[in-house]
This record gives sequence, structure tokens and C-alpha cells, in this order.
Amino acid sequence: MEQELNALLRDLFGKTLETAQSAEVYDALMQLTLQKMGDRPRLSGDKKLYYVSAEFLIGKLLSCNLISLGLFEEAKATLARHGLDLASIEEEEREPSLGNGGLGRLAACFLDSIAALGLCGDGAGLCYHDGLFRQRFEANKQQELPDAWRGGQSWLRRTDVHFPVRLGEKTVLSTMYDIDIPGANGGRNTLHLFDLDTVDEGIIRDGIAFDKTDIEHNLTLFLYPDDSDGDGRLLRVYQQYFMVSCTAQLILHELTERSFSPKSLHEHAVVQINDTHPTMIIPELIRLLTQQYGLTMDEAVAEVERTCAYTNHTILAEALEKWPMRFLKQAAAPVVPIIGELDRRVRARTDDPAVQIIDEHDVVHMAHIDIHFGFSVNGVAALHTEILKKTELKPFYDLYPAKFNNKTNGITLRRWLLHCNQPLTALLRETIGPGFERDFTGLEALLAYREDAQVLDRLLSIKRENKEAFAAAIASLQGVAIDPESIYDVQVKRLHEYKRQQMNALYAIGKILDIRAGRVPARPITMIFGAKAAPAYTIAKDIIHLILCLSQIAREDPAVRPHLNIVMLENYNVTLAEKVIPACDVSEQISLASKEASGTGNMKFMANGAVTLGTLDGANVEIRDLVGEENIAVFGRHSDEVIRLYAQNAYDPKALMKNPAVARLVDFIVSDEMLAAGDRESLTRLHHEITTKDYFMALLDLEDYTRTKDALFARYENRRAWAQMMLVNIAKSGYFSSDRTIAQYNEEIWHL
Ligand code: 26V
Repeated sequence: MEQELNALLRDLFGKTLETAQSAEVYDALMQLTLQKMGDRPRLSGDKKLYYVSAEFLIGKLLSCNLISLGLFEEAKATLARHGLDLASIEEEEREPSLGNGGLGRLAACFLDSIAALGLCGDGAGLCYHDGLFRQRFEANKQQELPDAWRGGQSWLRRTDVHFPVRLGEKTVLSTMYDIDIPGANGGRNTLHLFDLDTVDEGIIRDGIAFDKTDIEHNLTLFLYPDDSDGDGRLLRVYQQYFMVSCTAQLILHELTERSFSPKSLHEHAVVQINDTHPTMIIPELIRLLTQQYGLTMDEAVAEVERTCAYTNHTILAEALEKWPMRFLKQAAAPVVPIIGELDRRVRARTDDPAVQIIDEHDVVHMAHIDIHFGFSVNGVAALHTEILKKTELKPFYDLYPAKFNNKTNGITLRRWLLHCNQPLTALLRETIGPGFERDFTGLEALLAYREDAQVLDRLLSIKRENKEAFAAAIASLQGVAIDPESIYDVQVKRLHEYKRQQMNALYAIGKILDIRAGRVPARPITMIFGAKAAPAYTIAKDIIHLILCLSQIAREDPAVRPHLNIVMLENYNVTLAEKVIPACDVSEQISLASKEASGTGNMKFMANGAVTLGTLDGANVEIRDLVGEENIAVFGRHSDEVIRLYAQNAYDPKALMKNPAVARLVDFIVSDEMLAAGDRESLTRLHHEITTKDYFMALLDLEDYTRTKDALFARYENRRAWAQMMLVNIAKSGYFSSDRTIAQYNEEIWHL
């Protein structure tokens, strides 16, 4: 590799490994990686998967591509011989801004596992210019800036594949960009990202504002453009139709290229629809098959029904997409007649109004299209799938019980263990041998070391090393000092009321007040938050404001500062996740039971030796089942009780506010001290929301949460017992490898 790198450096910059700058070494390594990937055969098969998603939160690619190519250790050693550090070289890479949260990161983990298992499957989505926004804090508030990640980047390969797409009144020509996905066992797949050449970043004005009606120039600027007004919502429909029309054309083009008949689509292609954003691929495929490939409507519907499968990622009613017909008529006109036809077919099957595609207000329910005209509907954790069947999608389950199935999420441990936690990986290789890297369930062999004092000590010292590395990174990124002796208590994820960052903030308030009253914790606590709030989600931004104000108050009070440090990470993204997760002691997974479909951060923390503090929600339930009650801290109301409280409209935060211990914490939000640190309007609004609505019942679980958290912190002092908890969590995390998840998708849904 040394010779190859030097040759590239000479050709590109006239330099060598001795003389090149970091950015030049990065460029050469990327070019070499691209060549190596290009040399690999495409994974092939009689049947091909298309994983269609509005988001692919892929993270930086250099290290993980090297891992999949089996070149990581060699690259690291080669650079080290020249005094260079691969991790610092990778700092030169800009993280692609193509995703938002769990659903997008899941899609990225899946692409990695699909390739690792040698399956023939490509991703398809949009090539956003500025993706999700970049977050900055100013005056204790979130500010949004464009994230122009594509400048100078070249994992993206522009292709000469173009498809015509109707965009309102006009027909435009798309451009397809490709990113290689190398498989850990050879071969490669591709992520296809569609774009429009006329899109112009120059139309963005102050922050992330732009003319929402100028579709030809704005179409792929941002992921999830602000949908607080009609123009923004319409733009989302334009994006979705553009994405699926390009993908459908690609699928049918590749099918016929492989000399298969369009009438045999389902034998040679399977489409996994990632949430409802790509739903219109169903009518678009039907439209193309009838209008361009000569199938009758009956034939086309039958083919597509056997080709498409849908994954549901949320039970929040407000997140289930519904579009007024007038939006579809404007932004997705070609599929409107097909959707009408599908609606008529449903009406012939059943007259239940709950399952119709077009409702009495002429609004189209996207998930209903997927469920009626797909062959599989899956939830993403056991509890989530049960809730879908029993409540949220019950009328559909009654109609099509055989379509429903569960696929518990997973994560690629190549990124979330081998790459992000190299010290732990080295220990695992030494103890249980490298076999676990082929089949991560092999991690269970670590259980044999549960009583091994040396291994337990190593686990603690590795955690300590990671905590120091994280502290150094945050000191340089944000100028914030963190004490590695403190407990790192971490909640990083999108900001949403159901995830209950506000409940964690109320705990912080309790700690501040306790410390001031002389009840100091046994060991300093560092509470770490990281979250972006959707730009138009006011209460979520108020919660960020609350956390930033609390952070300031704790920092500025000399009585509090030695015991409690509240740190809000700026612009939390995959790169920061890779730094904070290996350093974490306590993983906060505290959503209101029944609301978090799965969670995948919970799995990443567990694999890196953090102990979960969580409700019995999503995949936390499965984590508890695997590690046992004694290796996780569980609290809070159970999902059935929460569901009952909603059904009977029986929850009232005003009643809980009568408890002085609760009121004291909540009222602190609007104390003089807080109003001096923050913005009155924002804090009063949040206080009012919590005391009168508290839609996700933070006050209901607050006491149990506080008690459980304090008890868990106390357990931290028995270092040996804590190390044993860490060990069990790491050993059991193999189940959550996305290789397992993808093997199940393949065996039970795709049949590749
Ligand atoms: C929905 C919407 C609705 C309109 C506003 C913008 C917007 C943006 C994204 C979404 C879909 C979010 C769905 C999502 O990310 N779900 C998460 O999926 C993870 C992977 O299955 C799962 O672990 C998380 O529990 C679930 O919240």
C-alpha cells in the first residue's frame, strides 16, 4: 500500500507520505479506496433488492470502506510508519448530510450489511445539496445553517444516467450519482442518489430560507424542508415523486437490461419502502408498467403488489404522512389517476372507512397504499410490531394478518464497534479471538471472562481512555472542559417530546437544587446531550433552550460546577456519535413507553459497554431480555398502561403539579434565575406546555426516573460490579448486528 499511496501522492500533488499535508494524504487514500472498490465485481443475483429511502445517514466513509475492503489495519500501519494517524487524516472528510435520525442511519447500516452478506441490493434516494441543516448555538438557542457538504467531495460519482420526470408543468431530466458500498466479504453494491442539475444553492438566504415555490432551483437543496406551510409541504411531495419516479425507471431499465420480462418483475426485483416517503413508487411502477411496458392494469397491480414491501418506523399519528389530493395533483400528477384506481380497488375489497386510501376530505393516506398494495408490512422491534397489530394498524391486521411481521433493528458493528472503539476491539481480539468479526453473535464468548479480574480492569481502563479522548475532542471542538473521572450520562438523539429530553432536564434541575442544598453526588456527573430540533418544531427548540440555559447556570455557579457539568453537543451527527458512544457510562433511552418504535442508539451504546437507563419501550425490551434485569436499569409506566391512559384521556399533568417535589422542579424553568439566563417567551411557553399538556407524560415517570437514575449512579461506585455489567452488555450485543436483521429480511421477505 505504501508504494500505491506514494505513487498517487506523486501524481496528484508531486509529494510523498513524508511531505504531503493531511488533506493531500486524505485525497490519496480516498482515490486508492475508490480504485480498490472499483476493482471489485458488482454483487449480482437473479433477484435484486432496491432499498428506497429519503434518508441515508452514511457518516464518513474512509475508515469504514477500508474496513470492508480488509485494508484498514494495513492503512493505519502504513500511515503510522510515517508518523501519520488515520483518525486525524479522516478528520479531513466532510460527513455527508443525507439523513436526519434513526431511520436514515438504519438505512446506512442496512446497506453495509446487505453488501457484507453478499446480497445483490442497491439503495436509492436523493442527493441533497445541503441535506439536513448544520446546527449552531447562539444566545442559548439553536440556529440553522446550510450544510454544503458536497463541495470538494468525491465519493460521489456523477453518472451519465438520466431519467425524464414530470415536475409540475414541465418535464425535467434527472442526474444519477453513485456511491460504492463495498461488502465486508467481497463484491460491492451501489447507493444511487438522484439530483437535478438546475438546483442552485445560490437561492439560499439568511440561514436556511429560500423560495419554496422555485422547484427547479430548490428541489434537492434540503432534506425535510420546513413543512409548516403549504409551499413547504408541496415541495416535499415534489421531492418524493422525483425520487420514486427516478427509482422506478431505474428498476425497470435494469430489469429489461437483464433481459427479463416486465411481467416477471416480482421474480427479479424487490422494493423495500423505508417509511412512507417513497410510497409513490407503487403507483409510479404501475403507471410505467401500463403506459410504457404494455401491461394491463390488472397485471401491473398484481406484479407491483408482489414486488413492494413496507417498513413502518413510527407510531406517532402525526408522523404518518397524509397528502391532500390537490398537492398530489400539482406535484405528482402522473400518479393521481393510478392512486384513484387503487382507491377504487380497496373500496371493492372493504367499506371500512378506516382503511381507505382517499378519505372523505380528499386526503391520501400514504401508509394505506403501502399496506394494501405491498406484500409485507414490518415493524422494527417486537413491541412496536405488536402495538401496530393490536392498536395503530389493527383494521389492517384484521384484513391481512399474514402480511405483518417483525424485523428487530440492528446496527453495523463494523462501524459501531470495530471502527469507533479500536481499543475495545483489540481487547476482544485478544480474549475471544477475531472470529466474532465474521459472526457477531460470537461476542457471547466474552461471558467466559465475567470473573476475570484482568479483563474487567482492562474494560474499565479502555472506557477511561475513551472518556479522555472524548474530553479532548470536546475541549477542542467546543472549548468545554469535561472531567474524565465523572460519570458520563449521555442522551444523544433527535429532539422530540416523546424522547423526553425535558424529563432528563428536570432531573438536572433536581441535581442543581440538591447540590445547592448540600446533597452532593458521590462522584461528579457529566450530563451530555446532543440533539437537533426540526426548524419549525417550536417546543423542541424550547427544550434545547432549556438545556443550554441549565448548562450555563451549572457552569456559572461555583457551588454546582464541581459536581455537575451539563454539556450540549453542537451539531450532533454520526461523527460525534462515534466519539461519544465509546465514552459513555450511562445510556439514556427514556422515551414514553409505546412511542419509540425501536431505537438504535441504545444498541450502539450497549455494544460499547454502556449501561442502559431506560423505559420498557422499543428495542429496550429486547435488550432487557438479553442482558437480564440486573444489567440494565428500567423504570417508568409500561406501554399497556400508557396506551390505556391515552385511550381514556386519563392523564392530567395539573394533578401531578400538586406534588410539591414535582412543582419545584418544573417551576424552576420560569424562575428569576432562568429568566435571567434565557428567553422569557420560550421558557414560559415550555413551562405552560409541561404543566398543562405534557403530552408525553414526563411528569408521570419523573419520580421513578430520578430514583432509578440515582440508584444506578450509586452502583457505579462498585467498579468491579459495574465492569461486569459492561461485559454482559458487550457480550450480548451481537444479536443487534444488522447482519442478523438483514439475514431475517432476506429469509422472510426478500428471498434473494
Ligand atoms: C417523519 C417525519 C414526519 C414529518 C416531519 C419530518 C419527518 C421526518 C422524518 C420522519 C420519519 C422519522 C421516522 C424515524 O426516524 N423513525 C425512527 O426509526 C428508527 C429506525 O427504525 C427507530 O429506531 C426509531 O425508534 C424511530 O423513531
